[in-house]
Amino acid sequence: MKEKREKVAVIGLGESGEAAARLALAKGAQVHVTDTHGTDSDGHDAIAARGAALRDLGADVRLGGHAVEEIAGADTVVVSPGIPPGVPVLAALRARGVDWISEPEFAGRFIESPLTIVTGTNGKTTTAALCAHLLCAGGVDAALGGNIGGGLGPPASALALVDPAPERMVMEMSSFQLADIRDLTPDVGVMTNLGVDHMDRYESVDDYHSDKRRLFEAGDGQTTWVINGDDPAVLAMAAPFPGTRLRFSLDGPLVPGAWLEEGRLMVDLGDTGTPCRVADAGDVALLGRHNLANALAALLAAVASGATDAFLAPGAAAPALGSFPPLPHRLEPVGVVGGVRWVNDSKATNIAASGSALRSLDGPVVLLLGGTDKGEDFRGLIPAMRGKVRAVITYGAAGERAAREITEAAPAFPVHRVGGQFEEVVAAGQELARRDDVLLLAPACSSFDMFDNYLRRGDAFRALARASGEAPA
Ligand code: UMA
Repeated sequence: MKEKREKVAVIGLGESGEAAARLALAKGAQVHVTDTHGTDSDGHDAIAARGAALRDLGADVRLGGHAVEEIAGADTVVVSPGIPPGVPVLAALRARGVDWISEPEFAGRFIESPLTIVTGTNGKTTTAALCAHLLCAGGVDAALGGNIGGGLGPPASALALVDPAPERMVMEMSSFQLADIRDLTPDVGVMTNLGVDHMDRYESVDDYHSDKRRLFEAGDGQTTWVINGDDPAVLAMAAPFPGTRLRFSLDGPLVPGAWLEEGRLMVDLGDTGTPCRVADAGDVALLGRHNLANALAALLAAVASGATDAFLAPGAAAPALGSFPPLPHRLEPVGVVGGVRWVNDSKATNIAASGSALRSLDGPVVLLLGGTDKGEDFRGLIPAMRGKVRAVITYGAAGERAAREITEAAPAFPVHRVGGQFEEVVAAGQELARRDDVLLLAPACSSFDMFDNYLRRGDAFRALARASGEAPA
């Protein structure tokens, strides 16, 4: 911090706002933290509790609204990722010519370890977590955090306080966080894929992709890019930027890169002239072909991030890939009820992710589809549902539109619109499923109509499975 105490204003008091405020306080700043919620009576107890804790540490905390003048007077304004750019407080700051940064950008000002930044529409959490797991298995002291959340890793600002600093930080970043970076520079940057998401926040897919492009804009000639060689949108986005490129593919050799070939995971960095079979697909302890793409991306990222020689021998990656378990809420088997396997993919909050989940499972599947409407076209799921889905239950705020769109496009499709509580929705799914079917929660929507977040939704599904299941999955 500067000699005069820097004033830092933090907007939003979720996990990232709290972490940014704690980091700023630890670095000696004068801190103002503010959230529209968290007053005594509004039921946002977690925000109120964070506010109280930060007040005890010396922060000036304003809950229940924002004092724009106070924020505008700060040297640095840090904005939580869940706050859309059009909200009144940001409009007011913009009108005053006040700039702001995202929480990982703020964290980056205090991080000296080289950064591996992982983004993409889907698979970024699995890829980031697996990359950190591989690094640790390969002898690199790596810490994991960023957007990942859900108890799997801390926000970036908490990573910045890890002492001693790890050799490497693996940071998952969302488009919301990338939008407002300035100087954060990836040593290794990973783009898993580019699809459609967050159409409730962005006006167009191009706008969403512009924020994803910030990753490439943030790199320099020293950056190593790990990019999806099967995704033309990723290849086109990465093309103009300097740096070294490693590509991964499920469709065959790409040198330098990693690929799947007849059930084998192959790596060739282009330096030996000989591809190496580092593991077999069966060694990866995750469900689904898309997770093989994530495994290839994580392998390349780990190799580029310091585990340089650990995995480049025949079979060398097999033990570490095999010891990485399915993550909660991502194709997570949670129980068997009446012979029906329940799979929790609550993190599938867009059409592409739900489609991946469907393609990953052997049918028949009863699909639970719905939640808060993010504006995507549900007809996009029909190809993945064909021949796989016994029935679709649509529910929640998006349930009516989802049922209408699917039924209009595919009238013979078994779509059931179910109202009421989540328990009733799940019970209706179980009712329609037969022995050996999968009951899949891959809702293609966010959860806010019924839950605080996708974690609570997945937890509720898991708890229902445990309450009625006869055996662990
Ligand atoms: N708020 C205001 N003023 C406003 C509007 C909102 O004060 O005008 C307040 C809200 O009341 C809320 C806060 O701002 O308290 C916003 O918090 P947040 O939504 O940013 O939540 P955090 O707890 O800080 O969590 C965020 C990420 N959430 C989102 O981006 C929506 C978490 O990603 C992340 O784990 C965490 O920071 C730490 O980095 C979750 C996520 O769902 C996992 N991410 C999306 C995704 O992966 O698709 C992007």
